[in-house]
Amino acid sequence: MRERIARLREDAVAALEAAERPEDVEQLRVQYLGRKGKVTELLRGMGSVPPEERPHVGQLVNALREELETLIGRRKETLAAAALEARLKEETIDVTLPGRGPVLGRRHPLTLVLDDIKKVFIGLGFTVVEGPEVETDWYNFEALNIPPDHPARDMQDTFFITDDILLRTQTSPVQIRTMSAQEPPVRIIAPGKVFRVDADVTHSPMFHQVEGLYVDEGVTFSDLKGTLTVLARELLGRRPVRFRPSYFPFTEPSAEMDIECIMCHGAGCRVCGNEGWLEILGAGMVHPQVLLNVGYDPERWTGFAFGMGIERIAMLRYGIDDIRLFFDNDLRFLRQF
Ligand code: 2U9
Repeated sequence: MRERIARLREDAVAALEAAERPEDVEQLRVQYLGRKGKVTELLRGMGSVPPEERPHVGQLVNALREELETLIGRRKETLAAAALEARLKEETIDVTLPGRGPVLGRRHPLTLVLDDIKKVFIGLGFTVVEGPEVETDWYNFEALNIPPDHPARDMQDTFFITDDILLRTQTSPVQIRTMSAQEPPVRIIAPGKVFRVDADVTHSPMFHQVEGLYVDEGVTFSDLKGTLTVLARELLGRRPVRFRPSYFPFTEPSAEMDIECIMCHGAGCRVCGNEGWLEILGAGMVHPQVLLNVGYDPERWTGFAFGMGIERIAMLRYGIDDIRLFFDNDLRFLRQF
């Protein structure tokens, strides 16, 4: 009997040590300590033990029962702790990993150019003014001294909505509205969308312009040259500029401003059409008739005005050869700025 007890103990201890899952341990508990378990069975077999030995053998069996209860409890705890450890390891969040940053947007190349233009003129005391994109014939043509037979007034060149209402072809109507509403001095720039019936790689039916206007006592062509030379330097870098005579109905005298070609530095290349110079804006002294049209006395006030296409400046600055890239909203293009 003692031997049976000892063997049973050895088997139970070995089986417990081999048990890898809590349910295996539970199965062993039932197998040994359950109502029909092996230890219980030992007690039933006490009949075959000589009476004088029974108390001692009974003690041994009870001691075995207690020992196994303790070992089973410990094994369950060990396995539960290991399972918890494994789960924690698997579910651990590494708080030292860098987070996913928000995707930052960026400014459109046209906005970059316009922001630079604004910075120059705000620094010179100008105000930024905006106005309607749908205009009347008076503000877009008549007040600007553009004659009835001027080609810009043709259906081929202007988007008309009615005989009298149209999409503005330049932002000059904003200056007309401003002057009509206030007395000089006027120092404003007018950025915005303009519309012309025209489309190829360098022309879009909608594009952006900035125009500027400075009217006061004693404003001269020298002010025009000085101001626009500073502007060109800020936009495209310090390089030679030149003013050529030109013609616009709304300015007199009129000029166009060129900068030395940014590709060939004046030698002549494909970008400047072998001229060595790139035209960047038009300008002039505000025509006396335009001043009269807004109720200003041209004997007292003089002013200069200019206009430039923002797409054109951006194309030169960034070496872009197709104007449609500005409006496709292809992120592969936009992310480069
Ligand atoms: C008022 C008086 C005069 C604005 C001017 C230009 C010359 C000019 C073009 C540049 C490229 C248009 O985008 S473009 O095609 N503009 O050459 N614009 S003077 O003159 C004004 C404006 C308003 C009251």
